[in-house]
Amino acid sequence: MVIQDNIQAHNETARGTHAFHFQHIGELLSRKGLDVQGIVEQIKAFQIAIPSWALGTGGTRFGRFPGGGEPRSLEEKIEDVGLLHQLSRSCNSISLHIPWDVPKDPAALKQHLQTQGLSIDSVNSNTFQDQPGQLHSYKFGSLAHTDAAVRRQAIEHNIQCIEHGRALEARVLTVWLADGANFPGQQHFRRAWQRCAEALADIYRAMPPDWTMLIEYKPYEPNFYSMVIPDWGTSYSLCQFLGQQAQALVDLGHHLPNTNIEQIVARLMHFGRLGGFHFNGSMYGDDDLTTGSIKPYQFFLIFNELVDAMSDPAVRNPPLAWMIDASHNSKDPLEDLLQSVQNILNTYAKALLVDRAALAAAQEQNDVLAAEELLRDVFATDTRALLAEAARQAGGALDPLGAYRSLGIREQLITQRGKNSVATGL
Ligand SMILES: [Mn+2]
Repeated sequence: MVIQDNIQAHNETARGTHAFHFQHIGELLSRKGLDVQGIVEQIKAFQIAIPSWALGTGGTRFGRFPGGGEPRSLEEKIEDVGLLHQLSRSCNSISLHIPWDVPKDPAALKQHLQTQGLSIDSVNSNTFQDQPGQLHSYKFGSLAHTDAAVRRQAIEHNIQCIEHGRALEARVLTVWLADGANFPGQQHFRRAWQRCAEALADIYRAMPPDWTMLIEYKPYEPNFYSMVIPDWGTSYSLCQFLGQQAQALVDLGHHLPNTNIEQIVARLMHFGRLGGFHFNGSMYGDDDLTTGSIKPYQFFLIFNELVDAMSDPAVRNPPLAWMIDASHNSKDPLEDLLQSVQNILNTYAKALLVDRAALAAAQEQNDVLAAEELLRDVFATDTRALLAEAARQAGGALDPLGAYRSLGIREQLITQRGKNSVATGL
């Protein structure tokens, strides 16, 4: 679907209004001594990976209500991400879930990615479900299972993921484990950690030297009494056990309510151990809501810590892999992703505006009010015209969601793929 010309035509209709807004914010920021084009360049450079499993309508255990036109193959998933990227110019990669997205013809797939201006971000292993024909069950765990044969099968699966990733020039393996216990007494905590660590070490040794293993944590679900990797401390301890190619991954939906996620982010970056970030929107838990839809101020405070550490030369943290990890069940998945991308960029843009020298001075002087007001002032600044300008300069849409609707993209996808097409994997 070639939509470039249509995007430009759509931009024409909003050009005057955009120029007005951009001039306003430009002047405001210039008066504060900020380099407006420099900020626009940083927004343009910020790229968010889209996971293959977010392109179909998400489900809950109670039901699934697909809206039609879902991608029927990995190739169509790539085309959907290509569409998002054409509109926003901010999502130039896709994350694959193995075995949902096993590439059958890697050479052809690489060509297909290139045509869309995309690359593979990470490969994600799946040992939380049993696959047809699988020898051993993951019912009681995978890498931390009591049975060495089950652990071996899970290790082999992860090594296979690395092989699939290598064929597509990926460099990141993301591991999230469902291992844990539903009842007290079910699992020996220390032995479970040790089995998990040693199994991860076997996978770690199979990684090429330029690869990173991201270790994701989650406090509960699917196991409700304990998870083997429930928190950032456990991820961190496993990274320390494994070596420098292992990094912790923070998923916004993987914390208990009111957890101070911004502090976790700051800690991990201080230790040089934050490798990846999954965007999600959460009210209670892993809710998969649109990023930034529920607690925008907290989201800003998290981004404030990310940008603070990223802009501090004393912090030795590798560049982060950014990905949206949400799969919506009541919105059009592509609209939900565009909305998330806009919310992420907007919040990032705000964090870029923080006067770090003034904030540091207020903190050193224990001027509580001044420090807080610096953040609140930035949070209240409307940065949307900066995003629109970044997208315009990069060839995208001034208003990606508006363009998506007015170009009738979902309707076209339904015509092409049918009303009842179902994305693989979900
Ligand atoms: Mn995640």
